[in-house]
Amino acid sequence: MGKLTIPQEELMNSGHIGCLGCGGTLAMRYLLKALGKRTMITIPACCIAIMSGIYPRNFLKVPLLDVAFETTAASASGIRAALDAKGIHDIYVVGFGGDGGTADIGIQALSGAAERGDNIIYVMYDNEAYMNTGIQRSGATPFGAWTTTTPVGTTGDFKKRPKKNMVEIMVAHDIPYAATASVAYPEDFVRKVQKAKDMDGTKFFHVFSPCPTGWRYSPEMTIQIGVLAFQTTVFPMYEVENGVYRVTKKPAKRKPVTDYIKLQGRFKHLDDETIEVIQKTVDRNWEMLLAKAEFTKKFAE
Ligand SMILES: Cc1ncc(C[n+]2csc(CCOP(=O)(O)OP(=O)(O)O)c2C)c(N)n1
Ligand code: SF4
Repeated sequence: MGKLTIPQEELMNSGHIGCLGCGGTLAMRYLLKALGKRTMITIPACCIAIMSGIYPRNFLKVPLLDVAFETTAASASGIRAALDAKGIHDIYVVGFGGDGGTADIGIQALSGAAERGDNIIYVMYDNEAYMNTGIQRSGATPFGAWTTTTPVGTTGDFKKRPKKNMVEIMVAHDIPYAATASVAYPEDFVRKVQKAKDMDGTKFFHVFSPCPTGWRYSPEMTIQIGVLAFQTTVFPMYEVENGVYRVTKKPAKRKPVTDYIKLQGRFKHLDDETIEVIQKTVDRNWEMLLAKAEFTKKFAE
């Protein structure tokens, strides 16, 4: 029998009320497997926040604090400070927010925590829009996507700005560890969390979390969509440890972005010319990432 590389213990109860095929729920499940039960989580308004359903139901086996949209990182900092004041240092404190709550609305609290070097783990599960309130555009929505606030219609009004690069923003805070991960590659995600969890300071994870409801694909395709995001390098897998970039997983052969795009209704309006623009951007970003990894490797300690 093969060796199990992911801890078996489940810290997420069955029966949550998320959509079928929700990538965000997998992000939570694997994160908790990597951290274990000495963990406390703070969650802002988002899809995950409502997944328990009505009290006394509970979808997690660890303490969970529901907080206001913009306060995820600040509340994590507060919990950490309270635990430290009580002399409790063996509990992981996690802020777990969506892309809207992280890249847009909670960014100043996260920036403050990172600048202070607060000893917390922050996970942005990225479904690339404000899903819980009906698929509105966020700073992490990719160029070209349909959302209800970039409705396309007859005017071609899809999202015209690129996705905000949260890993780069966090790296600029000089934190010890920032990484991308994907729910399609749980071993890689768990390994990164286990590597970084005991580092002192703010640790940041950007987790690719496909959303069948908002991206307009059939729920059973979530992992396939995640695999294609990796194989096309639309969403590359890398980590940045003390400023040193490392690509943690490289596709054997890069696939064209159309392979990823064509499966999702949110991109169905795109013409060949616009897809070519996306391809060029993805190529450029991939080359830049490889160059950063090459350039920074000499600074590894
Ligand atoms: C200050 C504030 N503004 C707006 C809302 C309404 N609201 C609740 S959840 C949500 C969307 C959250 O989007 P995101 O953080 O991307 O997480 P997702 O729902 O996609 O999981 C919004 C806008 C709120 N609760 N508080
Ligand atoms: S809307 Fe998307 S992110 Fe929200 S629960 Fe459904 S699948 Fe998950």
